[in-house]
Amino acid sequence: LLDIVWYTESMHAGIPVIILDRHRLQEREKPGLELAVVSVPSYACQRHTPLLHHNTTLTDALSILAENAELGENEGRGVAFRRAAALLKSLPQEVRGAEQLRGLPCLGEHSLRVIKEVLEDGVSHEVETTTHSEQFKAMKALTGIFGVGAKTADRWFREGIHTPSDLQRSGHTLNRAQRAGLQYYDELNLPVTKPEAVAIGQIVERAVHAVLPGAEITLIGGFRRGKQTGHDVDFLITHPDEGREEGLMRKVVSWLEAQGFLLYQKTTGNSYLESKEGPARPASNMDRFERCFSIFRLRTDNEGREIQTGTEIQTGDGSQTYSPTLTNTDPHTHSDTHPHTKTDSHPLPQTLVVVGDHAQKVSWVLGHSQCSGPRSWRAVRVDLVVSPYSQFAFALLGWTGSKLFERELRRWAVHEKAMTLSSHALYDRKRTQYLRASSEEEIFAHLGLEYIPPCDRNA
Ligand code: DCT
Ligand code: MG
Repeated sequence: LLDIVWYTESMHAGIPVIILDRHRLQEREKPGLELAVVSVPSYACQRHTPLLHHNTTLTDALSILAENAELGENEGRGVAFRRAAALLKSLPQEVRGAEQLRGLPCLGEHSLRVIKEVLEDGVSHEVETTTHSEQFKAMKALTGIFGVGAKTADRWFREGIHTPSDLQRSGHTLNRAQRAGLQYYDELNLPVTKPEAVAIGQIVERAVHAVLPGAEITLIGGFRRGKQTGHDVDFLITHPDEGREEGLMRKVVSWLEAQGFLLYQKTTGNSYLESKEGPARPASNMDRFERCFSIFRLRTDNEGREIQTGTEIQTGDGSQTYSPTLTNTDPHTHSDTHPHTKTDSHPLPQTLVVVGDHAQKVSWVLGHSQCSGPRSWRAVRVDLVVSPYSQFAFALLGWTGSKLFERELRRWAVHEKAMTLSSHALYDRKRTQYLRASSEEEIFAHLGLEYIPPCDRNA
């Protein structure tokens, strides 16, 4: 037992995963001992990956290199770093020496080099160079603008635009999303908290039930995996009577707009049709549901009342205390008066506010002028997705994430099961038929995978 390096409670095909260190066993020359080395499974969707894990120093380093690769549109390299980080997140203990990694999957040469450097020197030279690079900093700042992708950011960077302020000064013509992204830049880059997500959920529920009673609303994305903050809030909406959900998004959006809850929205219709789609085009189905990318105007609470320090909010997982004070005691409340950043004919007052703890962190790089007035709302990115009831389990699984977990599920389906999985359906290519499911558990079963609960999908 002394030679067991890792023991994990997680099961792989019904067998507890035990990793033995071959090298140490050989050193001690144990004749007659059969080596039953069971490796950690190589697909992230076969492993339990909790939110809190033991190797954050290493995974932070690898995540920076992954992000840099993604910003440079080197997807393959980005995925390799993400897979290595995900493997480390699933280990049951802190890695203290590179020898503990022997025999583990997903660790490419480059990732291993970085891990060894961090283990030995505390930092990786490559990670340090990346974080200090002007290009990385500029690409992060520019892609941090809602509506700006890596291609556009790279073009601007080459023109000498490094910050949102540079962009604003440049006089570039921006599309509607980018104008809103620039206008609410600071706030949209502040993490959305769980209480804020819950408050948005209450508004969405009111909107949906006002136009379609009986519809069901589920919080998806990172918050469903147990995260306490996110870059946005994601919701999946469906109705048990299939067909009733058709045209729902338009009505929900109209209701929200009439109530003054939306600062920006772009809705796309449902373009998924099983018969036309065919099973051969699986992976890029993220956007085929009726979907709304929006920026919410989150009032201090969903009734417009001020939430004082200590106000209790039910979050579904027990009651939580909402601590930010939303009364404006800060004389530096700002209003956005910049001509480039007005949203299209929006009826709301152009006062930008920041709530509670966020206030100190906001830099207002865009140079908003100051004004006085009550601090009563903030901007929050919200994604709404509508799914037909028969596709709900697939949509739920596909939109819970993490992104890498989803990618790994699809890779597992194709390479190990000859199936194609999307957020709409699962198709068995050998039996040439769609496999129906009304729960996530059934989909894992179809895929021959142990069920992994949302809180363990943080790959
Ligand atoms: N998703 C995916 N592939 C993508 C984008 C999204 O599989 N290319 C899925 C997984 C997560 C879900 O959609 C919601 O996406 P995000 O909001 O971007 O991710 P998140 O995990 O909710 O992250 P955050 O907490 O920062 O919002
Ligand atoms: Mg999200």
